[in-house]
Amino acid sequence: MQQRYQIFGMRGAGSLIAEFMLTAVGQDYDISFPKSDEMQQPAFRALNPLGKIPVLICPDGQSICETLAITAHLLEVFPTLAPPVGSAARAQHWQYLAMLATCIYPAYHRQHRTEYYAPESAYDAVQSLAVEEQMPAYDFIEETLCPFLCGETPFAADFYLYMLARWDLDRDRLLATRPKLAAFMSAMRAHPAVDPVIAAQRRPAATKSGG
Ligand SMILES: N[C@@H](CCC(=O)N[C@@H](CS)C(=O)NCC(=O)O)C(=O)O
Repeated sequence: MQQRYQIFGMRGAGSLIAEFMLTAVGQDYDISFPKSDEMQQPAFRALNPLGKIPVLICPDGQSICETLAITAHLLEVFPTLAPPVGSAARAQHWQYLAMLATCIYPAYHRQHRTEYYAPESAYDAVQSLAVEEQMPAYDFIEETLCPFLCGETPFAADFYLYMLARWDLDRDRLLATRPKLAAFMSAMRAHPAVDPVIAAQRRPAATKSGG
């Protein structure tokens, strides 16, 4: 029997990108939610030495960790998830993915898991510096959204941006001065691949149908 994709994830967290992408291309997958102590065990560390989700297990058994690598793999396997190879939009798409993965994502980790980065006395400073780091990237995104990152069609980077902006600790403030980002968030929430994934976040881990 053909194996399905399997995701190791956490509800509402970085595993959403794999869920959105697989759902968008109609691929069934299984998802499980390892507890934080399980993520430190050798069996999980063999999949991701950093002990973090997400991890994607492909139908041929290959395992991939890191959201950027998972996203790159899936858009290679399912080319409709990115602009055509060789197009100007393709280069833009990589630019946004890189900015999201290397600036906006880690800055959210510093806000949500500040205990990894500083003693409690410095939490406020670490968090406000992380927000400050994100603002130029969000301003740049606001300037270029039309209405999605690469124009009329949402691609992998749009799912990634939507996942990250959901984590904002003050989403009202983030969106108040960024009307295009606010409209983008509403449009992505209504995307047929997003709604079922968000609805499933509260249900017990199970097999999910992307179709
Ligand atoms: N650079 C990694 C970051 C992964 C990451 O920070 N995952 C978070 C969830 S969104 C996690 O596993 N948190 C648990 C922890 O940090 O202990 C990626 O892009 O996959």
